[in-house]
This record gives sequence, C-alpha cells and structure tokens, in this order.
Amino acid sequence: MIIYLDGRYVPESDAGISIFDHGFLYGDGVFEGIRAYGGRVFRLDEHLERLYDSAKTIDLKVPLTKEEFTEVILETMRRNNLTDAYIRPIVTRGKGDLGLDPRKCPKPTVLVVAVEWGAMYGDLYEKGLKAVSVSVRRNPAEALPPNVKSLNYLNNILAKIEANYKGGDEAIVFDTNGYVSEGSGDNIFVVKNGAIFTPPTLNNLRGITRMVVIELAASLGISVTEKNLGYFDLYTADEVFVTGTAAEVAPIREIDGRIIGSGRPGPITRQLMAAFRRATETEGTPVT
Ligand code: PXG
Repeated sequence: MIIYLDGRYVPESDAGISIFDHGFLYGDGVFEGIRAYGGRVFRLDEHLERLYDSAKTIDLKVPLTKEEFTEVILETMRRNNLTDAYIRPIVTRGKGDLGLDPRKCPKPTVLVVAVEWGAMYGDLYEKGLKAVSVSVRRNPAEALPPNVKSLNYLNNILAKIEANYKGGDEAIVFDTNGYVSEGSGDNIFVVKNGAIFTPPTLNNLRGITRMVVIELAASLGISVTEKNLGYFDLYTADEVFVTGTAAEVAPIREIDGRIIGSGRPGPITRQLMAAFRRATETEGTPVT
C-alpha cells in the first residue's frame, strides 16, 4: 500500500508520523471519507470543499491548493491500482510540543490513504438495519460544530459503543435539545405519507450523500423538507434510512424495538437506493 505523506508517496511501513503530531495528541485536525466507484471518484469537489471548510473553521491552513489536493488523491488511487476504494485524506495541525497551543505547530501534516472497499453493511441493505437511540448527545454547534469533520470523533465513537452494547447496527444520536441529529457516521431521513424529512444541518454533518439524496429525490419528484425531528417522528415513520459515504443509502427496519413501517426497506428508500447506485455508476472524477 502506498500512502501520500507530506509531498511524498511512500510504502505504508515508511508512512510514520511524529508522536508530537497534534493530530495524534489532541485530535487536532480534519479529514474526509471519499469513495471511488469503477475508476471514478464520487463527488470529489464537494468532499474537498468540505475539507477546506472544516480546516478553516479550526483555523488550519491546508498547505495545498484544491487543485493540488485533487491531483494527490487521484495519484494515490493510481499508485495503488485502485478503482473501487475508500479514500481518507487527513490534515493535522502537525508536529508541536506537548502543549496544546497550535502556534507551536509550524507545518500541517497531510496524508492520503486509499483502500479497496465494497459494501459496508452486506445483507442489511436487503433486510434493513436495527438502530438504537443512544443517551450520548451530539456535540452542540456552540461547542464543536458537527459540520467540522474533525479528527476528534470521540462523540461519535461513544455513540457507537453504546449502540454496540445495545445490540444496534447503528446509533441514533439526539442533540442537547432532544432533536434527532444523525447516526454515528451517517445522516438520517424519515419518510411519512410519501414525503421525506431530514433534520437541518446545524446539529449534524452536512453529508455529501445527504445532499446527493436530496437532489435525487427532487429529480424523482419526491418532496424533501428539512425539519427538526423527535423520536415520535422516527417511531411513527413509514420508512427511515441513513446516508453516508461508507453506509451509502441504508434502510432502517427497527428503532428501539419499534418496527418501522412494514419492517422491510420501503418503496421510497428502494427507489433512492437504486438512484444512488446509478449516480455512483455514472458520475465522478476519472482517476486516469
Ligand atoms: N455524519 C457523520 C458524523 C459522519 O461522520 C456522515 C454523517 C455522512 O457524510 P457523507 O458526506 O459521507 O455523506 C459522516 C461521514 C464509519 C465512518 O466508519 C463514517 C464517516 C466518517 C468516518 C468513518 O462509519 N461518515
């Protein structure tokens, strides 16, 4: 495996990072998760846009232009002979001292890892996932905005741990006001009476898949409304699904023991799963 690290393409065994890197010491950095399908990188520009926005919010200057970063991602794909992959660009504050002051970190660390990747949930795309509400709350926007895709994912990991103990395939995380925010690594949608609803993005990550699904729904003539949702809306939905680069469009069959709709992936979810599949098969930035 070849990794891009600070201007060089190196074997994984040589891709070492200082233990004084603040990405490691403090989770001080940002990242993206991007997929490539059939030799094309899906929504690359949007992912890079979000990476730079995350970096700007934490006052981290990415030492590459977006054009340079695009080329680095494509070249990492080429060097690893990948066509279907999960790509993980990371920018950290860089090496500093043991104190947290970022002024001690003169040079950000930039790396890109790309690995071969297929479907995340296997047969659950047919059966639907079992989701559970968790007691851990989403970081409030006034603390660490959920729109920043930062290296500090403990909030999400705590949600995942709780879901694991509760026997769920995915967590449903609420915000500190009691509104639905998102899953541990995906956005959430509900379908009621033929219309789609999803929370506004103040309390969740502005997911690229979320955006694509909203576009696809519009093109299929299905209404999508951004609206604060409570657990009542989840339990009484006709369909619930989650979206993410890793998860793609994944149906939820059960939440906290309540069967959602028929307990099988519903018609609108299926339509969007198919439309999303078509989009990944036909769009994207060519690797070669
Ligand atoms: N919310 C959160 C908190 C995420 O981390 C999404 C939503 C979906 O966004 P995109 O842009 O991918 O549609 C994400 C992204 C994992 C994993 O292992 C998932 C993400 C990142 C890192 C790991 O499930 N998801």
